[in-house]
Amino acid sequence: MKKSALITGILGQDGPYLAKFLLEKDYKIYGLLRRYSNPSFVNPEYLGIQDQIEYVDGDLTDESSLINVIKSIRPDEVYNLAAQSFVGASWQQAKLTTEVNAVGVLSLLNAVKFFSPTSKFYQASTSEMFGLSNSDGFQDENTPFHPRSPYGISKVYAYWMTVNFRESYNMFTCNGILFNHESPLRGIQFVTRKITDGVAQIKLGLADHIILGNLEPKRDWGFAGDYVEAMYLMLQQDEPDDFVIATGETHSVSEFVEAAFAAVGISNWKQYIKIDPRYKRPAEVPHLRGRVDKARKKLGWKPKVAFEELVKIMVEADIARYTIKKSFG
Ligand code: NAP
Ligand code: G4F
Repeated sequence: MKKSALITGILGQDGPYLAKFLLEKDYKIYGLLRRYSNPSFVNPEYLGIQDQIEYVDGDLTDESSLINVIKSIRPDEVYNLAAQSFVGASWQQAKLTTEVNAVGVLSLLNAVKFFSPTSKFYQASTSEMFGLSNSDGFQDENTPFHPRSPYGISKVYAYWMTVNFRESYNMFTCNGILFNHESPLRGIQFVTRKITDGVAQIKLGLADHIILGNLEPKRDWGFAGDYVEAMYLMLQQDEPDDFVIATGETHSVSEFVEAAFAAVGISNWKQYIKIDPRYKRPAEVPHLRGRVDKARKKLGWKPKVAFEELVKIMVEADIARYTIKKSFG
């Protein structure tokens, strides 16, 4: 019998990478689809897996749709990747962010508990939960949470609800506390993709600057393709648990900009950058760097793609996109 997995957030960045990874392990993949009038399948198409996913209708804010989905497919594994995931928007849409990222997770956990209690459950938790907590320069599974945005706060609720279902109902529920991970499928609003898209345009003569909010924050950036393997590994353990997934390296936004320009042979990058306070956040997370010892030891996981390589992959993918666009007129 094939194993089956339900992936929420199937059209985002991580969903298609996870689906591809699981398809290679011969899983049957169900993807939760919430947009009907104009869904965008570009990400699964980019990875060449679009026709191998069975889409099922549902929205994290609509509990009955989640019940229907869980009841009808009873998947072996549920990967909850759906979220209002853009930190910057979470101040403007704090209630929506809470409804999707916090209450939505409770609804999904309840649907699993009542209609498929043996399904293993993965929750997409985040380093944003650590926020200001950074006592020795690293964050790990024992670091206290100090979220700095409505997004971070919503994810702390979902984290504890996932732990609580494990402790209260003996369910196999895990939190992956993932640090920033990027790829050519990253949404264009996120700083890495905004930079690589801008560098590609500048290189091709389509733009002459990139507008950013703040060059100082530091992030632990890895490759999404590596991180989805860790999600899978968490659900294959004998016991459910929570794991930090990161590279252990940190770089500032300006270092990312520098590396992206270097990838196209431009060294005088400062002349192409403008700063606009509109993109600055009311409360910033200044420094993220994960300590990934637990995942290395227990999951045997480690990142494969290094920082410079990741930046280069993203810049080259954006150049290729614009080159194809140009050649089709
Ligand atoms: P993403 O690209 O923003 O994808 C999120 C997906 O969630 C989108 O496909 C979106 O659907 C879907 N979604 C939003 N609201 C929904 C709702 N009400 N019901 C059902 N689906 C909904 O995010 P990602 O980068 O792949 O991240 C995946 C998960 O990991 C998220 O939960 C994120 O918060 C978390 N995370 C990400 C990172 C990172 O660095 N990428 C790090 C830590 C944790 P549409 O396509 O229809 O808009
Ligand atoms: O790329 P970002 O928007 O990602 P952020 O806020 O770190 O969140 C991402 O990673 C989290 C994991 O830690 C996920 F949970 C979350 O879902 C998401 O995937 O911003 C990165 C940094 C921030 O410090 C931001 O203030 O870049 C800074 N930044 C500076 N100028 C900018 C800009 N961010 C964006 N999006 N746009 C700017 O112009």
